[in-house]
Amino acid sequence: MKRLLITGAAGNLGRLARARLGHLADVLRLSDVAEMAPAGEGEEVVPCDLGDEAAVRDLVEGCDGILHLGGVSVERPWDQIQRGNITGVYNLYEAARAHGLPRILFASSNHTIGYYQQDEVIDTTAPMKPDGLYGVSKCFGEAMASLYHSKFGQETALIRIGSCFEKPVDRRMLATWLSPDDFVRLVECVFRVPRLGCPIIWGVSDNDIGWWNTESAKLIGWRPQDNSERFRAEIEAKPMPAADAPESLYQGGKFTAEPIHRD
Ligand code: NAI
Ligand code: 15L
Repeated sequence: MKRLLITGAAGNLGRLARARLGHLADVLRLSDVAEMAPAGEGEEVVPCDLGDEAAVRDLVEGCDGILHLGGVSVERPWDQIQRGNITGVYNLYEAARAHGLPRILFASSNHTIGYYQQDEVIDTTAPMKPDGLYGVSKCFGEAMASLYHSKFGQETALIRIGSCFEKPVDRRMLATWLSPDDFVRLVECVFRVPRLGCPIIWGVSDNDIGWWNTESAKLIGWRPQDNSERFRAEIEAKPMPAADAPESLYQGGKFTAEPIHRD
């Protein structure tokens, strides 16, 4: 690729992508509303609010791929979610349509299905069961990707990320952990596979325990290699949540216990 746009470049995964995925394109165009480190060699830093349609249209121009990590990433009041994740996603897809349909990786979330219980195993055809407004916004993003694929042929990888952090920090994350190395390999596969379409793929490592049928990862040639099991002893040394606590019952964990935040 000549130019890969990374939205949410100031965030956790955006900084990881910036540090480790420069080889995917001649130029990384890095964007966020929050402050970013100045551009280095082979980088462009373009501040942009995803809620600003004209700015997003300019942002996407000249890009061959988009790693869409930007937006609200936890449960928040509706106006914040609406700007970043609803209007922002509409703006992104309209900009992509205006500028030649660059391939998109959409960072979806396990919170699209957070109300499934931890004793259930589901695949990507299971009906959505979002666990909050944030989860609903990711369902919207997946629906937009599907619409633009059917109508215009826009390709998107819908990656339902579990928990992508340096290491799992609680019992639930033994099932939901996506290692940073597996994340990097996953993004490489999305942008290298000749034909993508619009698949849903669980963004989760090769953990011993899990609730998601990860077959669809094969569609892009991605084989996760890490396993949360090596952190089990460390996690089990901590106090365990009660068996009837949200983090023990639901795949979305504590998000199911969040209120609808009004301010
Ligand atoms: P993060 O919160 O660290 O980064 C998101 C970035 O988006 C922030 O830098 C923020 O300033 C930016 N942003 C928010 N509203 C914006 C707006 N209106 N315009 C432009 N930029 C805006 O989140 P993280 O952990 O890096 O996650 C990246 C993406 O992956 C998010 O979309 C998140 O929902 C998704 N995800 C992450 C998971 C994880 O375990 N880290 C799990 C599931 C999904
Ligand atoms: C997410 O969608 C969030 O963006 C991330 O911060 C974690 O909370 C993750 O899900 C999770 O479920 O662990």
